[in-house]
Amino acid sequence: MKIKTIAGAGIVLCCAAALATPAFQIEYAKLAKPPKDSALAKAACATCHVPGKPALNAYGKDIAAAMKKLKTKKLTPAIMKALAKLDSDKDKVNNAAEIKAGTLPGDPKSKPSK
Ligand SMILES: [Ca+2]
Repeated sequence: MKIKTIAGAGIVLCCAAALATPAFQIEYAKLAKPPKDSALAKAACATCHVPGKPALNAYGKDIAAAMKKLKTKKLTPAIMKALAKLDSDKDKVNNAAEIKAGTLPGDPKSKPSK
């Protein structure tokens, strides 16, 4: 029983880690085009994941939901468009505005300064 649980957790970790491959991050950067040297450009895994963990943050969950809805395992312009008007982290700035400003759309503490 205990071994089964550990093995299950391992599979979950592997699947979560598999999404955040360098290829996925490169594709994200190509589509999002965050401002050079911005928090978003430097965030890498933390763009979509809880920092240091495989768990997805609110933005990562929205990306995963959009990929599932559009039946794709790749990041596409259609997914970015579907996410643009959402405010994943509920900081009152939509994802498109956060990306343009280079702030993190999955972290409510990171938002454009007024
Ligand atoms: Ca934010």
